[in-house]
Amino acid sequence: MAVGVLSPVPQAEAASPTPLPPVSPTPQSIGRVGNDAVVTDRVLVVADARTDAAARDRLVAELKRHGADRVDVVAPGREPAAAVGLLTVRLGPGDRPDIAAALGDTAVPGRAEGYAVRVAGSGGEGHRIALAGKDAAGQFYAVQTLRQLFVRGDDGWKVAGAGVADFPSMPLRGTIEGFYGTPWTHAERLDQMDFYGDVKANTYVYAPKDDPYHRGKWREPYPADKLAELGELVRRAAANHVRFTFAVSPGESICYSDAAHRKDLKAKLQAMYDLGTRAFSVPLDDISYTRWNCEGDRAAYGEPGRQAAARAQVDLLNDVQRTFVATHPGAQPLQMVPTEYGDLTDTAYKQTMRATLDPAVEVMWTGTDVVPPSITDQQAEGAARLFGRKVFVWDNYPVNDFGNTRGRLLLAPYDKREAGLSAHLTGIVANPMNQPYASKVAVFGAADFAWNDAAYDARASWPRAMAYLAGGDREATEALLVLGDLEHMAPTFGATPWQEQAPELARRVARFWTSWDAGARAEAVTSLRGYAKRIEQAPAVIRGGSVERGFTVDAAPWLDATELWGRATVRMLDALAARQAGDRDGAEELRAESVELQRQATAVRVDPPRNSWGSAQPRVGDGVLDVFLVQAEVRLQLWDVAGGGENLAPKGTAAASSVEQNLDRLAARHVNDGLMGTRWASGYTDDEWVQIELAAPSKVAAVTLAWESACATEYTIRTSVNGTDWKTVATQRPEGCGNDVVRLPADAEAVRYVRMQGVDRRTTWGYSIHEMGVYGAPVS
Ligand code: LTM
Repeated sequence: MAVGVLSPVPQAEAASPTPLPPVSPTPQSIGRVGNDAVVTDRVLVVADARTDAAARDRLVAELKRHGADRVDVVAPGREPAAAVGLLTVRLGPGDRPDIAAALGDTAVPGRAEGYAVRVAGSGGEGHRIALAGKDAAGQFYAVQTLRQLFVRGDDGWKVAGAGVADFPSMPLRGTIEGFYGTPWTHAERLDQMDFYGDVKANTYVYAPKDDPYHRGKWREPYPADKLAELGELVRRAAANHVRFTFAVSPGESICYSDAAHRKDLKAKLQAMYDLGTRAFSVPLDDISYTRWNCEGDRAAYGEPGRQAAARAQVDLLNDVQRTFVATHPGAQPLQMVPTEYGDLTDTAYKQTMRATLDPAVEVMWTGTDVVPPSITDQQAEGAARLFGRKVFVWDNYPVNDFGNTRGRLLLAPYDKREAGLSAHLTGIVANPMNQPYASKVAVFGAADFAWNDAAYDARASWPRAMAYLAGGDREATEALLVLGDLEHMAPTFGATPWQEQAPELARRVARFWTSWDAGARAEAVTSLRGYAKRIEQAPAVIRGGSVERGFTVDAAPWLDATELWGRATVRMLDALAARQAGDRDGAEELRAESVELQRQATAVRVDPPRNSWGSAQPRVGDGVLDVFLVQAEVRLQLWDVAGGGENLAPKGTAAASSVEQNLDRLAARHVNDGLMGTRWASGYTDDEWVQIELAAPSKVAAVTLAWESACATEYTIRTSVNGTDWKTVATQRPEGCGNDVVRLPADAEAVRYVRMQGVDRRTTWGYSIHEMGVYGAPVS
C-alpha cells in the first residue's frame, strides 16, 4: 500500500502530544503531522468551480458546528489580506496548486474516491487545512474525515493535527434494501442517504421485496407520486455521493424471450434514468427455475432446468447491459442476483453464467447458506471462480425477515468477514432490518469493513457505531452497548446462530455464580447488581435525547422489555441478598416482585409489526438473562435444601421416544450435553418425548428448554418416581420457538424422571431441543 509518505500508524498509537480521535471507516493511512489547528471565529474556505458542492456545503456546516461564527468561501488567490491568523481550509482536487502546496508531502492516493487531508496548526503561515480529492467523492470523504478530527480544547474547538491518505479497498459499499416485510418509508430512506454519506458508503440498492412495482407488478410504471419520491431520493443520494441503484425483479412472471416484456423492463429502467439514476440491477433471487412462465421460453431455451434458466437469464441480462446500460451515458455496469446466490456448488446454471454472461455485469452472492456464519477469503475466491468474475456480496446481516429472527433486533457488531476479501469482491452491501435506524449499527460496521477490510476490528468499530448513533454522548453510547449485548444474537437459517446472545452478560453471570458458590456472595451481588442496574436504566438513557430519535422508535418494544428485565434482575439479586441476610419474608417479597416484572416483560409485544413474522415478543438477552433469573429463583426456592438450584440434567441420562432418521448427531444424549450447538430431534409425529433420568431422586423446581426452530405449539412436563407412573405437572403453549422456563409446583414430591411430552408440533419436522435443564436438589 503506497499512499504518500505516511506510514499506516495505528490510531491508538498515534504520536504525542495527544492521540488522534478515532476516524471511521479506518483510513488506510493516518498519523499526526503537526499541532492541532485552532478553529478561529472567522474561517476561510478556499474553493472554486472544481470543488464538490456537497463537500463544500458540508465543510461550511461542520465548521459552524465547531466554533466558527463566520465562514467565508473565497476563490484560490482571492484570500483577503486580513486572512493572516485565520484558519484557512482549502478544498478541491489534489492537483490545484494551492492545495498541492498546502498538502506538502502528503500525497493524494491515485485511486477512485481517494483523498488526502493535512492539518497544520499555527506555524508562520497560520492555521491551515488542505482537503484534497482524487475525484469529487474523494473531496466529500476528505470532509467526512475532517468532521471526525474536531477536538474540544480548553479554549474552544481545534482540528487534530492529522495527515491522512486514504481510499476504499472495495469499490461498492452500502446497503441493499432487499428484505421481505414492510419497506422503509420515504423519510427513512432520505435519512439513510445522509447516513451513508457519513460512513463513506457509496451504494444503496433499491430492491424491497414487498414493493409490488419491484416484483409482482414489475411491468407497470410507478404511479406519479411514487416516482416523485424516488426522484427526491435519487437527488438526496447524489448529494451524499451515494449511487441510487434501481432494481427491478421480474423473475416471478417474465417471459424471457418475449420482446414486449423486455421493452417494459427497459421502460421501467428508463423512467429511473430520466430521474437521474445511473445504476441498475435485475435481481433473479427467490424464483423458481424449474418452470417457465410462458411456452415461448420452452421453444427458445428448451425444457426448464438449471442450464436452460441460465441461458434465458443471460439472454435477458446481456440484452439489458448491451442495449440499455451501454447506450446510456454515465450508467454503471448492470448488477444482477443469480437464482443460485448462496452456495459454492458448480452447476450447469453457474457454468452457463460464467461462460456467457457479459463480463461487465456485476454478479451478487450472499456467502454460503444465504445467511452465512462467516465469509472467508477462500469462499469468496471460490465464488469468484464459479461466476468468472469478482463477486458483489449481498450480505444478509442484519436482516431480520426470516423465522429464526422472530422478535429480534440484530445489534451485534458486523463480524466474521475475513480480512483480505477485497481481493475477491467488488463490494459488500448489507441487507438491513425492517428497522432502518437500528440497522445503522451493523451497516456502520459493514461500511467500515468494505472501506478497509485489512484494518477492520469488529470490537473497535462497534462502540464507534454506537457513539455515532448517540451523537458522541458517552453515557448514551454505554447504554447502547448494554442494549447491543442483549440483542447480540445473530441467527442463521439453521440451528446454530452465527453470533451468540449477550456475551458480556453471560460472562458476568458466570462470574457471579463462581463467586456465589465460592462464598463471596455479597461481592457477587454487588458486582452483578451494578450491571443489572445499567440494563434497567439503559432504555431511559437511550430515550434521553442524545440518541437518534428514529432508533428509539425502532427499538421501542425492546427498550420497554429491557427496562422490565433489568428491574426484574435487580429485584432478584436483592432477594438473594435479603435471603443471605436472613430476611426470608423480604426475600420472598422481592422474588415475587421480580417474577411479576418478568411476566410483564414477556407480555411486551412488537406492535404494530413491521416484520413478516408479525406480532411477537421482543427477545432480550434470552437464554442468558431469563436463565439467570430462573437459576436465582430456584436457589431461593430451594434455599434450605442442600445443593439447591443446581442444574441436574448434565449428570442425568437422556432418553427419547425417537430420533430423527436415527441420526447419531441428533440422539437424545445431545439434549443434556451442555452444548447449545448440538440438539436432539424426534421423528415426525406429535406424540414424541425426551426425558432425563436424574442421578438421584430430587426435588425439581424448574425445567428449561432451549428449542430449535422445530418446536412445539403445545407440550407438557411430566415427572415420575419410577419411570412407569407419570404425572403431568405443567402444560405449555409457547407462542414461538425460544427458551422456555417452566416452573414446577413448589410442593412437588421428589422424582427421578423428568420428561418433555410433545402434544402438537409447530412444523412438519419433529421436535428439536438444544438443551433441557432440570433445576432442583437431590434429596438423598
Ligand atoms: O438473500 C437473497 C438474495 N434473497 C433473499 C432476501 O430477500 C432475504 O431478505 C434474505 C433473508 O431472509 N434471504 C433471501 O434469500
